[in-house]
Amino acid sequence: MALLMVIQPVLFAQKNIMQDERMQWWRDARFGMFIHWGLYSIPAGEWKGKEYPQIGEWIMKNARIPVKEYEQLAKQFNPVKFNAHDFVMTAKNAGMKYITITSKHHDGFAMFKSEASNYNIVDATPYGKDLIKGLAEECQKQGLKLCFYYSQSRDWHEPNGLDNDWDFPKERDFQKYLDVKVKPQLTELLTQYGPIGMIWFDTPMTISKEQAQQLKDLVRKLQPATIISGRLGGGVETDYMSTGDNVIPSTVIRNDWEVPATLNNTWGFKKNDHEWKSPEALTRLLFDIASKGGNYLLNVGPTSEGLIPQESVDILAKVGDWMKINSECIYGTQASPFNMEFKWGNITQKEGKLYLGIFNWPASDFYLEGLKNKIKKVYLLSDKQQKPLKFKETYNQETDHHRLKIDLPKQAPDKVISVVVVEIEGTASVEDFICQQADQSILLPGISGVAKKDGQPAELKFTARGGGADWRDSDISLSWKFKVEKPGTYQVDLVTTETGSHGTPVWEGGQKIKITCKGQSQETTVADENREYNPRSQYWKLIHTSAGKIKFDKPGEYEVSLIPIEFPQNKTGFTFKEINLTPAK
Ligand code: H79
Repeated sequence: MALLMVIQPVLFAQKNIMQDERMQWWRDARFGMFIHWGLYSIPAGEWKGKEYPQIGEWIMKNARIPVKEYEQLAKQFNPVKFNAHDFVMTAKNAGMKYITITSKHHDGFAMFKSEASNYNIVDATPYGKDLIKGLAEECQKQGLKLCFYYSQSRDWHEPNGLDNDWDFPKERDFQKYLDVKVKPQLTELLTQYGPIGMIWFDTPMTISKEQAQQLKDLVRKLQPATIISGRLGGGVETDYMSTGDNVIPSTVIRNDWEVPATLNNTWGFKKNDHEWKSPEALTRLLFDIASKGGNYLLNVGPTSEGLIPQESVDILAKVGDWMKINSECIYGTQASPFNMEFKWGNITQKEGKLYLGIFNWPASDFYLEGLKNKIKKVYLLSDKQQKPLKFKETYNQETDHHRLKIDLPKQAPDKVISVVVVEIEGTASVEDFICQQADQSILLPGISGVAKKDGQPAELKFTARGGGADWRDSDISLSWKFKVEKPGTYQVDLVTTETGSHGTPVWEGGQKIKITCKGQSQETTVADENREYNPRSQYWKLIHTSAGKIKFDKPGEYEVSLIPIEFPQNKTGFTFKEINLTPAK
């Protein structure tokens, strides 16, 4: 027993060191390029004269194309304009540190030379070259990590792969598919292309725990340093958490995580999708993701000729322009010490430094509320001279509240994100309480509330979908404690979010709730009064309901509770996200 007690912590420490070593480059990188490329770039969203509105790489399934027909695309695949150097340079110029390319997507076609299946780029196309090889060499040369997306469960080309129910409606031997295709191909990928940063497994469908473990063991055996993505399945532990596609959490997550995201509305190239996100929006999302401790894996979908669409190249170049000046606040940083979003932007940090990324430049003075550290120096990241900005720290003993005021230039130095560096003494430390912000607003995020049922602690699950709750039990209530500095009457804005599958959002109101605070009680029926696009969860809009007013008669500590009165029977539940308190006009 005594021996065990001694050995165990050592083993644990070793495991941790291994994990930290494996993850180090990825944590430092923060920004990577996803490449979705395969035969689907030929139909590019259209099959037999019909356009399919969904994501391009899904056309085989969405159009129910028989294997024998889809296979014919290979004979046309000839991306002669592909240039590995330019691909890697596009990523590098944007500030991206790794590239994750689809080695085999759900359609089953391998973009590399494979002995395990001749349905691959060398054996089945007129192009006849292993372009993954060229890419691997260029990544080595230009110093980026190469990673492979590999669809381990879905394979619409194989009778034993999952999810092709139009050619293969009968029973399948999934284990056989794993043994004859997946494992041999993973072995090829992990032995023939040098060191591989990560295997990006996707769609953790019905793979069993044992089967997922077999794949994990194989990756670990062949390349122990290779990271395993969050979507392996089977409940097997992987190296980090993957959020939903294009879904950015609404608060900090203190473990490793990554969001895969699109530049328009598809992953694989679609000729008619020109709904590009702006470089400004993407740069802000990159900063916001880093602020929450995550990585951004941003996608391009090359054409069947072998080119990354020019729009994508141009957009990424603009993100890169900002990165060239500001990358210090992205690479190797950690999440914000605050568990909340700010209206002005967000925060990343390194030891001894906070980076305030300001998206909305303040019209008057700038205040940061609730930071306890002593400040050494403040300056603009874009200023090579690091000319000090004036600042003032104050502490209000009565409310035990710290405030930092910074004198900023009148004009924002950068219209995308202006970064203010705050050098602090020691490790960042912030007040536990929710603080009133300088514009006097008070944000009460659902995820920071305390849930109770019959006076006992309870749990509310806040889903990845726009940060909304999956709240169905009307006996659960939620409350927040916070500090008020400016007494007065405040407007209550109750925010819920849409949910449902991509492209078909759903939302149901009608919940009767009350909001209470120090003897005040205000009843509201949740209704759709105003919809707001949410860049952090593009599939689901935020929905605002005004929920009356609350009065705070003097400065100090308050507690607000959100208490259900009656929930209607519905599919979506109460998708509560947050409450915003603002001074009543
Ligand atoms: O590789 C990309 C996607 O192809 C893959 N993950 C990212 C990184 C992915 N696999 N499954 N899903 C995403 C979920 C897809 C759901 C949908 Fe559909 C596909 C919604 C629209 C097309 C299935 C077909 C449901 C509706 C139509």
